[in-house]
Amino acid sequence: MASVLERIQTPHDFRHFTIPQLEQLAQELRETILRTTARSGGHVGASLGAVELTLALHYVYDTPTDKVVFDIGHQAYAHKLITGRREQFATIRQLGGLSGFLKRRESPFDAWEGGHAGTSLSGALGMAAARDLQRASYQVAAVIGDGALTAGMAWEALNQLGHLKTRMVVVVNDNSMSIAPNVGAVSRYLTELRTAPGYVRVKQEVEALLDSVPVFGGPLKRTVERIKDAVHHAVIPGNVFEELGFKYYGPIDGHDLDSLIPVLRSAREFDGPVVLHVITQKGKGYRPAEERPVQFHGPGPFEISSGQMIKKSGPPSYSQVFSETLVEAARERRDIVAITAAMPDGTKLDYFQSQFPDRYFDVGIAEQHAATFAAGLAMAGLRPVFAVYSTFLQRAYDQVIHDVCHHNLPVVFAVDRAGLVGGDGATHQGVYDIAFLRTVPNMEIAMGKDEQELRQLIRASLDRPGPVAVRYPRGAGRGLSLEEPLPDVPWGRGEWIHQGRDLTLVAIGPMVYVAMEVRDRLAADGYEVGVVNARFIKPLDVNLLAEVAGSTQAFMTLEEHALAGGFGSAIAEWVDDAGIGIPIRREGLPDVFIDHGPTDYYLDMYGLSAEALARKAVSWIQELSSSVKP
Ligand SMILES: Cc1ncc(C[n+]2csc(CCOP(=O)(O)OP(=O)(O)O)c2C)c(N)n1
Repeated sequence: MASVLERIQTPHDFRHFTIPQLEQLAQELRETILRTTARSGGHVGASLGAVELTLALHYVYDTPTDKVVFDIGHQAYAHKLITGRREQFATIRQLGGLSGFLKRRESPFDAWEGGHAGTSLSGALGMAAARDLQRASYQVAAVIGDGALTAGMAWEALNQLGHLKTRMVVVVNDNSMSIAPNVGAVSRYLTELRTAPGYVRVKQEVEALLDSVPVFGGPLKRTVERIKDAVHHAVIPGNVFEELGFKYYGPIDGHDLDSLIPVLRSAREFDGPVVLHVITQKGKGYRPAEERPVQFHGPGPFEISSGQMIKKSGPPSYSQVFSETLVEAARERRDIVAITAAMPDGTKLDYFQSQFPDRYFDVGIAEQHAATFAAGLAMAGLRPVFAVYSTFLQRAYDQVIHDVCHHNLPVVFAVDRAGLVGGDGATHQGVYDIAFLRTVPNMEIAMGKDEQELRQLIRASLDRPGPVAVRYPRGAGRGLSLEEPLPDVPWGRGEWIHQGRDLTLVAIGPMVYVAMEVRDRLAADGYEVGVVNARFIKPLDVNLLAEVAGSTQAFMTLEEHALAGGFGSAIAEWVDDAGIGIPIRREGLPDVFIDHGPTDYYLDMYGLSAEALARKAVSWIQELSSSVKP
């Protein structure tokens, strides 16, 4: 059969299609998504699950004039393929290629862009409110997953939407999965709605019947209203969405275009806010993804025929080392509890869960709540460890300040994916946390140079009297033996690895190894370059730094973090405040959002590879010596 997809440049090209033609298009979209993600990885499950929903939305809505806002944007591969990006689709998540999320600069059909969960409703409501003020007439729909609907922000938007009562459709794409199975009362509630399919029909039938009863005002009218209300509550105890002021349609089979399209049409026409509850299956149409939705949420390359991951074997990841260390500690101490915000797999806390199910909490996509919940646990005498990606900790900033640090509570933030993250790109880079955490009183911040030091720092952080952030990068460690006993490193101490008269590289995290490589390169040319593994960003090991400053001409700081407010800034502030008077240069990431692509590529581009740093170090050493007066 001739390809339909190849003829689609924009949704305009299929708005006249019959349902069988749309079904063929859906099939081709699935095949294309699978072919591409099998080669380069990506968000397979969510995108396969949203194919029909995406087609129905573009079929019914006059995009891009109407605004369709996708939450996170990881489910929008079909959307990309039917909005002019089919030919570039094979480049998704790769350097210079399409983003794995939505990007306004890629297409006018990308009404919104993000990467963090729960922002779609607020963004869409902003557009709807602007439309009303500007007396425009476009329609707005937002697509939010049941996982993202556990985010507090989503409910803040529903609160306002139910109040403003403007025209907007909230499509709840319910596949009962976050990355892991969705948890919590909201998820349970959606399941209740989902498993009461008679609800809508029965309710509508009874209401229609009562509406047909002639009512002669006053008391009889009130009685009829009361009966309606009773029917409503008898079939299912209340519908939260209706009680918040929405018209609720659902549950609808999100893979059945025959039902989706007419319901979407009437939702679009409704003069007020609508919640359209759509049931989909994550990974739909590809058996391995349907059966293993967690693994197929965001896999690397895989073999299509077997569904096997094509994994390069390598040393354990930092996340794994963190989790194993925490489990070891938790066997010795009953006060340790672990928290994740919907990332049991990514943070590897699933291992902790298997060992201590009662001491493990998945709070949903609710980082703000997680931080304050941790504060409560700590206030009541426990030792909470909140494992969270650096990028998602951004959302809990006020809670970190106001609820944890202000009370000086012993909460450990295990800050995963600290540094560049690769394929997820700009919205997910973990390069701001040093800057936003180090300004907060009582907070201590540490980062080891490798997985051995991560183990040591996690163990030590559990004995601190106040809040601690222990950072570690994405990906595999260096493959050091984890059987060896941990070195006893006093808290707050850096490590002076090499002395060097000409220049000393003061580095944090795995950049220490880059510093050592730079030193070796320059040693071959006769330069004496020192290396310090700072380990602590706050408080800085100022005694060590003062000693090092006495033995070297200058400091060069190295970090895989934004230069603005980062580790180097902390050292420069100290150099200035303490009147040390040593020249200092800071190497790190510039003040721009860094797109998706290999970490090594960006490190090189921003002059943080060993080669680039060696060049800069030599030219600076030469500058310093030429400015020395004879
Ligand atoms: C604030 C925030 N925390 C965590 C994540 C990581 N994350 C990406 S997708 C996802 C699950 C989303 O579930 P849902 O909204 O139901 O969409 P689905 O993938 O099931 O289609 C999570 C937790 C995120 N993107 N943003």
